[in-house]
Amino acid sequence: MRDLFEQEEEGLSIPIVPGAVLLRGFANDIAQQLLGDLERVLASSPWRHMTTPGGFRMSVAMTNCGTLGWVSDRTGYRYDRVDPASGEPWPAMPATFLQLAAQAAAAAGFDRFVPDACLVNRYEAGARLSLHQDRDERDYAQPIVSASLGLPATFLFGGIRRADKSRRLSLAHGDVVVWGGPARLSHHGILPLKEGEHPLTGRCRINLTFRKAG
Ligand code: MD3
Ligand code: FE
Repeated sequence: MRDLFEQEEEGLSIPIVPGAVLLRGFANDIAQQLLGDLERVLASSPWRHMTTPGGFRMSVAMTNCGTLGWVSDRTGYRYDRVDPASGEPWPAMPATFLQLAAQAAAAAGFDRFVPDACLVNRYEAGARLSLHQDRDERDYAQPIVSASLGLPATFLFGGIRRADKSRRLSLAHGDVVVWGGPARLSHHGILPLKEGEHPLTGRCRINLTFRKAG
């Protein structure tokens, strides 16, 4: 559930840091459609726990859609046209995904955002993403759009340097964040997910991250 303060922000654009805007509840009305489309993506490219280059199994389960998918294995991180689990191209990006990403980017001042990659992250209780930068994309002038669905999470974001002080932000179902400009290379992560149950996603949080990777 959204707390009282967050409820008052519903429908608002909240600046986080220069270049980053939180659109509270932006995806609320289409959440069910997004989750339905995601089921079709999962039929071809199911959830998997990737391995980091250091040999650790990621606690977050992932899949991708679009012409490029983010992949991690013992050899490193990369964007690949092919799902290594199937040997086939990733499923196409659903029209609802593309539309959400473009509309959110436009609301944050980024015109004509056409993502070619959607990384889908699934967090179950205890799953986390440690502080990192997104640096595997070709053009850092392109924003990143992220949509949160299901259980809430505490998002951690810092500065360009890993040691820079970090802030916390609670992200709830339907929240969309657009990261561009000077915020594009800031460090960020997700604290371990707390247990809970959401009517649309069950016991997990799902994050859609839209990028122009190639
Ligand atoms: C800030 N995912 O997949 S999305 C990731 O909730 C990732 O699953 C998180 O970080 C998640 O790489 C956070 C929000 C996000 C995405 C990209 C960013 C924040 C960002 C890039 C720069 C700065
Ligand atoms: Fe990231």
